[in-house]
Amino acid sequence: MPILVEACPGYRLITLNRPERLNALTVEMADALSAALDAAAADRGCRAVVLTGAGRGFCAGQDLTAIQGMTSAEIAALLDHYNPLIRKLRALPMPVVCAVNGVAAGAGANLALACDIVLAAQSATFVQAFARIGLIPDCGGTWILPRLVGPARARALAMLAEPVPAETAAQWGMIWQAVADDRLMDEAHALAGRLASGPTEGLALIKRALDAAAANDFDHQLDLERDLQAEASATPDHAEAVRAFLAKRPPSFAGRRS
Ligand code: LHQ
Repeated sequence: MPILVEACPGYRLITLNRPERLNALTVEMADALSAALDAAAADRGCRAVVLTGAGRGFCAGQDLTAIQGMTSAEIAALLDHYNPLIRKLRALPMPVVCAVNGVAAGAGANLALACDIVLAAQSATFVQAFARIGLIPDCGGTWILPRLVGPARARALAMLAEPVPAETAAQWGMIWQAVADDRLMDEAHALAGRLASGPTEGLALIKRALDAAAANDFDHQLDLERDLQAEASATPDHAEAVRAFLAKRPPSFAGRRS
């Protein structure tokens, strides 16, 4: 099984499961992960996802044994499996927490960075390993990395392929937080539990607004905020939160309607 899926209260834990290869990506793993995200989206009771890796690594990027001898067309065809996965993660109508338990290299680093909130174990590192083997950052890396860390750091990281320790990644704004190794999964579960009891449709609209902002000018983004705010304000969770505020009690969010 290239991935494992565990149902937790209100969310699912998805584990990349090829620990002997540091969870290096294969087409089978990418397709299984895509299917697991589809299944999470189809389950109304699922309101968040946690993604992590089995063993000592998070994901070492493309499995290099699998691509040896491939033509350039075959290599490009791999991305016809990986790109839909990255798009699916970004568009998933619920938060995705990534718990980076160890090294995240190449496509594995960019898979992590495509998630909504990234926690990393203090011993984890992020490596844009592509240049070491004459390739370019893929799985959205050339888009997301400069937006997270700025163009100067993105360029140097892409060209030098140096590992970035989790603490530095957090200081640079590449990830949300670095946490003690033995706290990583507890923190990830706590975060997912908190998100899973949140206003899920509103959180999904936040994802849409933030992603669209990267391509919009300010004027268009203001218009989009108005439109998405109209959608958010029509959710039962918004009405419940206002009622709860006025009644000075905590809100009870129902989450997803579909
Ligand atoms: C691996 C891998 C691996 C297979 C560790 N494959 N076995 C590209 C092409 C086409 C289309 C799609 O997208 C892409 C995007 C990409 O992702 S390109 C970048 C591919 N990834 C890399 O270049 C990283 C390669 N790995 C490494 O540099 C190191 O393994 C890192 C820095 C990740 C970890 O180093 P260590 O902690 O020293 O571990 P290790 O190197 O000893 O690895 C442990 C085992 O895992 C080892 O196998 P062995 O049988 O000797 O125990 C490695 O061969 C295997 N492994 N990465 N990507």
